[in-house]
Amino acid sequence: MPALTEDQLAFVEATLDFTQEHLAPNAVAWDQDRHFPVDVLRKAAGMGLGGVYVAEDAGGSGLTRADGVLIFEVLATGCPSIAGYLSIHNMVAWMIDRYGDQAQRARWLPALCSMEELGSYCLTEPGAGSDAAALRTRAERDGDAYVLNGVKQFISGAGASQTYVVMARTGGEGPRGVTAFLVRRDDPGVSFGPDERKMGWNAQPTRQVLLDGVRIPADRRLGAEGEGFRIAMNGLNGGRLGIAACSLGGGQSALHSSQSYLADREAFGAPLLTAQALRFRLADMATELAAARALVRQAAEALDRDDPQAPHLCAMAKRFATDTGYSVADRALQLHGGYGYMTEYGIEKIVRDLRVHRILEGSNEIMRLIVARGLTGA
Ligand code: FAD
Ligand code: 2MC
Repeated sequence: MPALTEDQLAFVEATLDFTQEHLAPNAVAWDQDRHFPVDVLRKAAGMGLGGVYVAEDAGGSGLTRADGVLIFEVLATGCPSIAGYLSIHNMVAWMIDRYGDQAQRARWLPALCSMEELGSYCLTEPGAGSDAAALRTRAERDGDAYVLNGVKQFISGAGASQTYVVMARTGGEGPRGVTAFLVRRDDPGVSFGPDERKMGWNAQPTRQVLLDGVRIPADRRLGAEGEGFRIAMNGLNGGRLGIAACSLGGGQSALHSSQSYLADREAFGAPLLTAQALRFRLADMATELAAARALVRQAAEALDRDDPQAPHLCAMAKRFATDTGYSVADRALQLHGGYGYMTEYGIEKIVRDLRVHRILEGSNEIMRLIVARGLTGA
């Protein structure tokens, strides 16, 4: 793997300082209290993390995907849930930067980059999850406006976010009938379901977004009619790398905790770290994380150079890194014995947070489907 550049080393170090000061010490309490720390997100934005991939003229940091996976891995060593939300926010900002016209970029991006406004991504519906092209939310053209009706399910950041990229149907069935729109929290007709109770990712809200006759001006359309599914999928290519990187970070921090725990914990007259079975387990965990990290970086570089294979590599990387991160965290919990099961040590939280990475941004079965289609062409 190529060595990091000087710039990369500098922002990795700055992100690590931020993570250790603001995320790691608070992560367990945020999870317990189901607290979404918007003030801390704004601090992260002060370091350029609100618009990682957004061009500098619109207030962003103008970094690459290869840079981004380094950043999200480090953030997730402190809190996978907050790192995961930041990755979604950055997916939204990137979509507006990439597919918005100049007026939209100027209007929407500065507040997203500073995180004065938060962003959410609305594709999933109660009846359309993995089969996203079956979505039924409709957007009807009415003069100079569109009127949106439908329900979006499991939306990260919903209620707290001001800006929602909503995929809705303007045409016939299937992916080509889908268009992307920019919806605001305070648009009349927008409301939210209750904050879902969930296994992990408790430091951020997950709610339904209900759209009931939401009338928005036509200049809120992102891209052309019928282009929304492609926009949504291209957003997800980068998003999947972000989630993969968050799994690496969670796994890496669980591995570190296990090393120190086994060094301190004595049993049978010696530190547990002297037991070869346990040392071999640590070695396997480290090896698997390194392999996953290499694949994530390879996919990020492919996406940066617009390689036609990038969507397949992103799917491979997301599948492999999220399964690996979860499996490493689960083994770390076992290595901590009963203490691993206790909230105070933070390991069980990592396991709970990483579990959902195998489901969202395209389940790992869908990642296999994408990889298999790339292999067989069907
Ligand atoms: P289903 O599609 O009903 O799938 C059920 C099971 O069947 C899964 O195991 C799936 O892998 C499997 N399956 C489905 N089709 C196939 C197939 N063809 N072959 C093999 N297996 C298959 N969505 C958003 O749009 N925005 C968000 O911000 C967002 N945040 C989320 C946050 C959380 C905490 C969660 C849990 C979900 C979030 N989601 C979000 C939704 C997430 O993307 C979906 O849950 C996911 O895509 C799966 O869809 P589903 O839940 O409807 O499962
Ligand atoms: N990158 C670029 N383009 C893509 C793409 C990708 N990853 N995946 C599909 N496309 C294009 C594809 O090339 C095709 O383009 P065209 O019409 O020009 O031929 C179009 O999109 C339709 O694709 P398919 O014909 O493959 O459509 P199909 O319905 O058979 O399958 C599937 C699409 C299953 C790949 C897609 O529905 C999918 O990714 N499902 C998972 C949904 C998902 O990831 N949801 C995540 C929600 S967000 C979330 O969870 C968060 C936490 C934020």
